Amino acid sequence: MASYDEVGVGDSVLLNEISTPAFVENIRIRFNNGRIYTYIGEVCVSVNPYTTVKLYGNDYVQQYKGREIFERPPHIFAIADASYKAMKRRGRDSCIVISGESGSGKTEASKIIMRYIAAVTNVAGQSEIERVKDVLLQSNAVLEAFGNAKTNRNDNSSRFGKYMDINFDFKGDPIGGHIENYLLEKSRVVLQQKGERNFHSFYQLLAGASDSELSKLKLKRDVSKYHFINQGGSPRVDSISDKSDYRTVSSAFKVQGFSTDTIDAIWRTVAAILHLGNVEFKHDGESTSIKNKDAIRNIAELLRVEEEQLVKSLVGRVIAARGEVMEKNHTQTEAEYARDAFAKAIYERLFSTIVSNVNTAIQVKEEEQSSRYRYMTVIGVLDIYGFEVFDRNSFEQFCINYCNEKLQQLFIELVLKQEQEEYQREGIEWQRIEYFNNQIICDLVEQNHQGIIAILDEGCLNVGKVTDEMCLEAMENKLKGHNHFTTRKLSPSDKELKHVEEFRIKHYAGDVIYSIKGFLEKNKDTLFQDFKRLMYSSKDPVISGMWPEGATSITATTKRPLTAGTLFKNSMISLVKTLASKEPYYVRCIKPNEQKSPVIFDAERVTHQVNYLGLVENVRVRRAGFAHRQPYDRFLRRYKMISQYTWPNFHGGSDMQGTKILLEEQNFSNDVMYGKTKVFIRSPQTLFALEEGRARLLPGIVIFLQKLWRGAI
Ligand code: AD9
Ligand code: MG
Repeated sequence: MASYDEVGVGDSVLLNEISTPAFVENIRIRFNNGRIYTYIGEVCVSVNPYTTVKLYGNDYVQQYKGREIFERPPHIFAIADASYKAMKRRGRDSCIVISGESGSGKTEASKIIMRYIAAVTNVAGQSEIERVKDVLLQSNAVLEAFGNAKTNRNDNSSRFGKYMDINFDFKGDPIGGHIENYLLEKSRVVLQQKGERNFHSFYQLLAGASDSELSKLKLKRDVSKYHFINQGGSPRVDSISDKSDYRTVSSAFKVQGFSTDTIDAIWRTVAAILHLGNVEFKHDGESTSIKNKDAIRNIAELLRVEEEQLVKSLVGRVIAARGEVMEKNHTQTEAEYARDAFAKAIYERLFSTIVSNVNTAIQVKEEEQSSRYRYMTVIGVLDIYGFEVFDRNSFEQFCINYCNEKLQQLFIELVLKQEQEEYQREGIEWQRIEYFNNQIICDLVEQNHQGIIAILDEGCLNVGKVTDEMCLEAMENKLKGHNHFTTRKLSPSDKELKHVEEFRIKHYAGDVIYSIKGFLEKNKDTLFQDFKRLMYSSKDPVISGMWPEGATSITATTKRPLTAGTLFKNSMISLVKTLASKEPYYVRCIKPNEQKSPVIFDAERVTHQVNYLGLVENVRVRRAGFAHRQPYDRFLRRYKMISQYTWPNFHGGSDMQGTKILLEEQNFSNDVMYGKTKVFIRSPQTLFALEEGRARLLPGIVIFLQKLWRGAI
C-alpha cells in the first residue's frame, strides 16, 4: 500500500485507474473504515459519517497545526490549516468553498473549520480575541434558528446561502468577521411539504418560551393551532430539542450583543407571523373582509401598528394614478395572496435584520481597524446550497442551480489557473488541458437582453398582461438553437418534456426540467406598498427600522425595485468576484445514503454526486499535469532513506541536487521535472514506487534508530 494511511488511497490522484467506479470504490472502502476524508490533490472530499466521530478533538488539532496537507492522513483540518497558513505566512486572503447536496455535511464542515481556526489562534489568550471567537462561533446558533428548517432530506437544512469572512490581524488572530446571506427560501414561511417544518425559530418559541412570555405574545403552546407551522404534520423531530435550542438562541442573542428591545421585537414579529397565518377572509359579493378579528388585534398589538390600517392593507390596496389616490378592494384570492406575501416579506426582513445585527456584533472594532487594518487578512467560508433536482422544479431551483453553475465555473477556472500559475512560477513547461467550460450555461441565464433572467424581467414589466406561458414563448424565440435550452415546442420529439409549460436546461451537472408556472410572480416578488407603509408606521423602532422604504409617499414616483432574479444574479456575480480574489480551498461534501445511516454506502447515489461535482474530472485535471509536487527539502526528508547518497544525510549540495541524485539513481528522471523550489512528479506510479521504497525501509530504520537510542550501535 502506497499512501499516507493504510486504507484505500488517501489522495485519489494516486489511484491506479482513474474512473468513476474506481473513485467511488476508494471512498467506499475508506468510509467503511471510518476514513471520511479523501483528497484530490488539495481538494478535500468529505463523506457525511452520520454519527459522532472522534476526529475533531485537541489531539487532532495538534496533529494538523502548521503541517503540510500531504504529511498527515486526509482531514478537513488540513484544509483549514492550509488556508490559515496562506493567510498568515503569505499574507494572502483565502477562502474555503464548501459544496455538496442537501444533507451532505456542508454546514457541519463550516463549523468544524471555524472551531479549528478558533483552536489554533490566540495563543496569548487575549480576552478581546476570545470574545470575538465566541461571537463568531455563536453566530451559528442564531442564524440556524432563523434560517434552517427540517426538510425531508436534512433535519437541520440551511435554507439560505452563507458566506462568512473572518478577519485576522497581523499576528493571525481573529478580530472580527462579516456574513453575507443569499436567497432565503421564504416560501417556507407559508407553505411546507409533508414531513417538513417551517423555520426552527417558530417551534423554538412555542416550546421554549415561558408561559408568561407566551401569554404576552398571545400564543398557545400547541403547534397544531397555527396554520403556518403545522402543514408538514411533523412538528417533532427526534434529533432536535426546540426547548433547549430556544435557550441556546436566547443566550447566543446576548453574546451577540442584541439589545433586550431587539430580542423582544424579534420574538414579537415571529409571533405576529403565526397569528397572520390564521387570518381568514370572506367575500360577501361586494368586498372582502376578515373573519377572525382576534388574530388581527393580536398582530396589530405585536407589531405596534394601527389595527385599522392593518385591516385595510390586508383587504385592499391604495393606488395612485395620475396624482389621484384610490382604494381598490382585493378579491378573496388576492387577499390571501397578499397575506402570504406579507408574511414572507416580514420574515425575510427579520432574517436580514438578524444577520445585520450579528454583523454589528462581529464587525472589526474601529480602534482595531485603525491600528491593524493595513495588515488585516481574511479567510472566507462559503456554505451554500448544492445543485437541486426535484420532481417539480421552480424558480428557487433555477436560482440555486445557476449559483452552482457560477461556482463550478470558478472552480474550474481557479483550479486550472492555480496549476498554471504554479508551473509558471516554478519555470515548468506545461500543456494546457481542455475541459468543459460551462460559461455558455452561465450566459444562458445571466446575459443582458438575451439571458433567461433578462427575459423574465422583461415579462415582469407587464405583469397582468404577460403570463408565464408568454414568457416561455419569448424564451423560445430568443434561445432557439441554444444547445443547453429546450422546450417541447423547440424539440417536439422530446418525450421527457411532458407539459407545454416546461423547459429544460442542460446544466453541467445534468439536465433539469423546470416548470415556468409561478416564475414571473416569484421574480417580481410583489409586496404592495401598503404593507411597507404599515410596517414603517410601527411604533416599535426596531420593526419600523426594517422598512425604510415605507417612508415614501404613495404619489411619489419610485424607481422600480430590482427583481428577485436580478438581485440574485448581482449577488452571485459579486460573490464570484470576492472568491476569485482569494486563494481558494475546496471541501466537496458527499451524502452516503438517504437514510441518514452511518453504515450504508449507496454507491449509486454517491456516483451521481461524484459526477455532478465533477470530481473525476478534477482528478484528471490534477493528473494531466503533474500528479504530485513537493518542495525539495520536504521531499528529501521523506524519501532520503531510499538512496545511499542521501541517507542518512545529503552532503553533496543543495536539497534540489540531493533530490536529483536520488531520482536519477532510481531511474525516475524521465518522469519528473525540477522547478525552482519544488520537484514535480508526473505519474502516480513514481510516487507509489517512492512510497513503497520508503515503507519497505522504514521498519529497518525504526529498528536501527531504536538500537541507536539504546546505545547498541
Ligand atoms: V443543507 O444543504 O443545509 O440541507 P448540509 O449543510 O450539507 O445540508 P449538514 O451539515 O446540516 O448538511 O449535515 C446534515 C447532518 O449530517 C448533520 O445534522 C449531522 O447530523 C450529520 N453530519 C454532517 N457532517 C457530520 C460530521 N462531520 N460528523 C458527524 C455529521 N455528523
Ligand atoms: Mg447546511
